Amino acid sequence: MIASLSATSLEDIAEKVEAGERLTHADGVRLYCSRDIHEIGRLANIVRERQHGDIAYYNVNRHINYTNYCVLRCKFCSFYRPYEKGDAPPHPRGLEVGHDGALSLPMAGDAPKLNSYEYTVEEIAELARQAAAAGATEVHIVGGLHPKLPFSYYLDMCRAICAAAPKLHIKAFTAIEIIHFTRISRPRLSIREVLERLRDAGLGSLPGGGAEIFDDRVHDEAYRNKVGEQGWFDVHGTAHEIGMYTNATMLYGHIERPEERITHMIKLREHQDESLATRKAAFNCFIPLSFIPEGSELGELPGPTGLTDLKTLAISRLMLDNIPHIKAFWIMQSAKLAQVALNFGCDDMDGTVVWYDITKREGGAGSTHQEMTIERMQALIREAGRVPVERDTLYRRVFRQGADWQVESSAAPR
Ligand code: V47
Repeated sequence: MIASLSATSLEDIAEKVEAGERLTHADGVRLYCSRDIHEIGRLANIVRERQHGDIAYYNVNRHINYTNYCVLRCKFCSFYRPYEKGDAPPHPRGLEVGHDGALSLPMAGDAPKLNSYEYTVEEIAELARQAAAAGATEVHIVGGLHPKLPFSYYLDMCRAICAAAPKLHIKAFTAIEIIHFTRISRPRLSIREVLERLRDAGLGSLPGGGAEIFDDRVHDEAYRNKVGEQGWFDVHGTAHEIGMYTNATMLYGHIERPEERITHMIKLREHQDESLATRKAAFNCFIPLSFIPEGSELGELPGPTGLTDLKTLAISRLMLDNIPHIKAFWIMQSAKLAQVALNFGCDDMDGTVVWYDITKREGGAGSTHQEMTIERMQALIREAGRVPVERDTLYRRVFRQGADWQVESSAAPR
């Protein structure tokens, strides 16, 4: 079936794209089956340029992964460490105390691959302060589902970051973590109450992680104990109801099939229709995450090829006609492919990152220092024929002078 489909023309899909018509599930599957990567890219670029012209957005941020202890055992994940009863106190993450008393992560590329760890609230606040001092506009904070930390830890974390770095936008906690907080809170809180308390403590928006693939078969095979699609959508729907913007992701290139990826995108598209029509906020951005097998229980899988990466990014742009931004996360697609993706439907690149513990391309061992400088990101974007524009988390333009920055004052969040 794939062979016969691959030879068929995409002319009717091209007509729909040119007319701004919504694509169907069958259209999406046909795009995946097609071998005409140039045509898929051309079509995705029509949509991308219609929405954003030549602009490619990027942001100056820091990712902070506060713990790798996790009660889940997702097969695709190489980050989690089990928390055993009577476990020794967590290994320090490797923060170093400088002569001025400031904490920092070791910058050399030879720090060992992380053992189990958890940060204190003070350490996180210090990292946020350093991020702000270096000019970051956002901290992106996620971690494992820690069995012992109380909900107050997460509230204190947000409050401490606000106190240490008031200008930083806190984008934190996947939907899975939010559900975890409802379970550990005493008395037990609803999703809405958890989100409102976090917002009052300083949380600005939710990242898109934890979505994986919205399909029962894939869920049961690869991340059985994780909250499923209903929980994920409940969290994002509630966030949108209270006016909090969020992102959405899809983890592809493991045991899922192309038609399941398209179903995933359509479920997000339907949810976005509802949010745009009835809620105060919506998805800002979709981030397809390219599966990195190394070190995970699915480590024998080959992972997605470059063509699957490009197709997935381009098809996301075509299917998700109501989500404004498609982001290439260079940590997962590689910087080289993320650059190419700017001409395959993507209008956004995340980010300066600095440290990222969840995945590492080309060798899980060694340091998790993974940093992109502003200059390199701008150069990659310019070489791709696009115009680099720095944005904040809510896609307002950032005007920068060194580490000092301001957002475009008139712009409403998109
Ligand atoms: O939820 C875990 C995924 C996610 C692997 O919202 C893996 O702006 C690939 O969600 N290979 C976390 N992916 C990252 C994430 C994200 C990243 C950048 C920007 C935003 C945003 C969100 O990473 C997890 C999981 O789906 N993941 N293990 C792996 N081996």
